[in-house]
Amino acid sequence: MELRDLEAAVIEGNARKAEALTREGLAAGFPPLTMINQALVPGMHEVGERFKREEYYVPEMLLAARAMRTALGILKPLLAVSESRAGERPRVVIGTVQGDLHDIGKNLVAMMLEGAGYEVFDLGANVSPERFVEAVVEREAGVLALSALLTTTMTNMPAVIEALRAANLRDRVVVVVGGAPVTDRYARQIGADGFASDAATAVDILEGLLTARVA
Ligand code: B12
Repeated sequence: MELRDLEAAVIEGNARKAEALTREGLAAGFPPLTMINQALVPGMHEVGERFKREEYYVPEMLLAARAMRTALGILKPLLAVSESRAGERPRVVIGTVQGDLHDIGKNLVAMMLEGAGYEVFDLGANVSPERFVEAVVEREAGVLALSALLTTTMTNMPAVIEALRAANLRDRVVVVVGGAPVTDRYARQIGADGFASDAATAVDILEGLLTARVA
């Protein structure tokens, strides 16, 4: 098995092939993160490029997403490790903002945070500001992570931050944002605490923010 075969399976939207190659990759000793970062994520990136060039349409994107989810489903249990560190860490509420159905990147961030020992509550996609605030209260979360993949939905992020503020929770919660169209500049502009362009950096950024908060 080669990483580029797995990447191709995602691009072709072939879930069965993606599943078989993921298992083969594990058997061959590829670390789960290597398969994610060097095959699955680049595969989805290529799908986006093809969509932009109008070689792919929504059905192809959906098939690719299914292939990616199948592979991630196999890898996820292998990523969740350092349970011993849970408990010392704030709980995280994560979701994709209202109007937006993209959840693959958000799922990856959730997986990486779990792997780093955070307890993560995933609200899914298309989440309203009210639902985010409710979950923060219910779970006594110290971190709120928002994802958006569309330029038309990332503008729903400030409404979530505003709802936190209205509930008098803004000072108690670290807000991190991300997703392909989101930038560091945008994050600062809407009053978020942090931004990361990928799931691994998300973990680092959060560690940094939480350490700064304690200090
Ligand atoms: C798969 C896909 C779909 C699937 C989604 C399936 C699913 N369950 O997620 C489906 C087919 C449903 C879909 C639908 C649409 N899509 Co679409 N889609 C994509 C595609 C190809 C891949 C997205 C993806 O999964 N990437 C892989 C993951 C791993 O990357 P990621 O999401 O960026 O996440 C990483 C980082 O951004 C970051 N991150 C993400 N979230 C967070 C959160 C936090 C807190 C942090 C710190 C970091 C972080 O870490 C992640 C891991 O490294 C992108 C192309 C692209 N290049 O992004 C288009 C894309 C996002 N889609 C696009 C469009 C236009 C649409 C539709 C409007 C199409 C249509 N005409 O109907 C609809 C909108 C539906 C809706 N209301 O949401 C455009 C958006 C253009 C724009 N500028 O707004 C894109 C960019 C394609 C393109 N090149 O034009 N899509």
